[in-house]
Amino acid sequence: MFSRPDFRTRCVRWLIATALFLMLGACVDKPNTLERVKEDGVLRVITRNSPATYFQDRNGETGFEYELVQRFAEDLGVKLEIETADNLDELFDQLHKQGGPVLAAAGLIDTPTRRQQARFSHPYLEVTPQVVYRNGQSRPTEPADLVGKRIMVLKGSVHAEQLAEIKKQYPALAYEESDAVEVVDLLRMVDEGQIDLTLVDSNELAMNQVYFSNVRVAFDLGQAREQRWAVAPGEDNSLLNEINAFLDKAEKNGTLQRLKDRYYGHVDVLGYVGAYTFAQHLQERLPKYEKFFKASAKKEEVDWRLLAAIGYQESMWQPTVTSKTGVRGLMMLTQNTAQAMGVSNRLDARQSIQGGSKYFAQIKEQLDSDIQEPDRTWLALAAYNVGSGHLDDARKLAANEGLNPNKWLDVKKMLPRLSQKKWYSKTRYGYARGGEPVHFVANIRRYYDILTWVTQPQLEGNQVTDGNMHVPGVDKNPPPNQQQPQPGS
Ligand code: BLG
Repeated sequence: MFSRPDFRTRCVRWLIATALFLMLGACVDKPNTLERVKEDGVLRVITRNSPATYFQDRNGETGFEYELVQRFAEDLGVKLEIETADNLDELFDQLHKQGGPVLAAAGLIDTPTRRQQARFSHPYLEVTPQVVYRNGQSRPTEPADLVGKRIMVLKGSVHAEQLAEIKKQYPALAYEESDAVEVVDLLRMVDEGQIDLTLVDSNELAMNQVYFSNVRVAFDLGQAREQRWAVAPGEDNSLLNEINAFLDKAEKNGTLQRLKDRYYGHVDVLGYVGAYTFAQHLQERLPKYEKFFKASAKKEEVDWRLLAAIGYQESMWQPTVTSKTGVRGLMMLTQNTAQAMGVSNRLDARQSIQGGSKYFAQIKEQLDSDIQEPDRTWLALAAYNVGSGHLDDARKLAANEGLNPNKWLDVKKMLPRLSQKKWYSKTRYGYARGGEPVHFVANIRRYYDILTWVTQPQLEGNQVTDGNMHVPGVDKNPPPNQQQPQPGS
């Protein structure tokens, strides 16, 4: 028989039980930030709505930050929920809010002031602040030259902080901080001469240079800086550690580099002169032909910007060019192709665009049905340039090498072989200048990417073309069998 424990023993037991309960409770009740995100199944991220961060295009949400953070959410196995702040002050306010977004991904730089407001991740992008001016005006080369100029920068930006520093040394410096504009507005204002100077980060300029032909770099203002994600200051380290591991991995496996190339690589590929030239042609040439591209796009169910990109690659949107080999017109049709497409005058821009578009659509249609997008588009482009027979030869070479003949990445490795006797002597259609279609496709993809930027609804007001910057209906939600390739995919 058990005797009933005395009062003291009972008290001690009760105290131990309570303490255990409280300790367990503390563990159960207070999951860390990472656990909370996983439990909720949602990663709430705050960003800014701008071309360098997050915006909507015809395929939905996109942007450098968006794509990177989307991959992070995928890694965590949770849904991504994006919120946008109108300005940087609001962004940090939101990050501090209890129950608000847990992460800010908005091209942020960790200045000493900001380090009091948030904790920053490992860096993922290096950018240099640049003073930009209008071509034809005198070029400032140092901070002293900023005095007496009409300058505008984003309110609350690092650039505003930099100007405040310079003002200490040059009190006559005047500048306006605005929260009613975005970087593209500032660049446009410089381009059009409404202001003399602005400060932007090198990545944003690289991305936008292709549509502001008058904008030039005056000088780099200070050292390169690193962009980082930010989490609220009071939070534990769980989420930050996970973010850092993710960013390190993205750096190692090339994800970051691919994103950088897609978003900021235009100038690298075109060169600065190429980028200004492209911007000029966008303003001066494309508006004359845009309606023809759109009409043919609708008829052939192809994205008009892809057709326009072909036209730029072929002739830089010039209707009367002729190549050494007698190929002619805006879409560079051979005599045979023109005849087959019912084009009577290759130098007539409308006919050339119609014929070229029809030919491209036909080639694409005739490709093997098991070739999926976006490879289908890239392979059709190669055939437009080199001919379907030679493309088939390259696909066979790919298959013989154990590569995938339905993948552009594999076929493009084989195409240059068509100009080497060792290889072409064994093919059905023989010699071809196989390197040409590889460059052809790469360039068109680049122009297509750029044209996609330019026609974002969110850049409206930025009158690069005829002002009709809306995405045409045919591009908006193509039925699944007409899915357009994503630029850069
Ligand atoms: C293409 C034709 C294809 C043709 C190939 O040549 O022209 N495409 C068009 O006409 C749209 O039809 O294929 S084939 O019919 O199966 O033989 C091969 O002959 C045009 C290419 C040629 C290229 N540009 C469109 O991309 C061109 O002009 N190359 C010469 C440049 S230069 O003279 O050396 O400067």
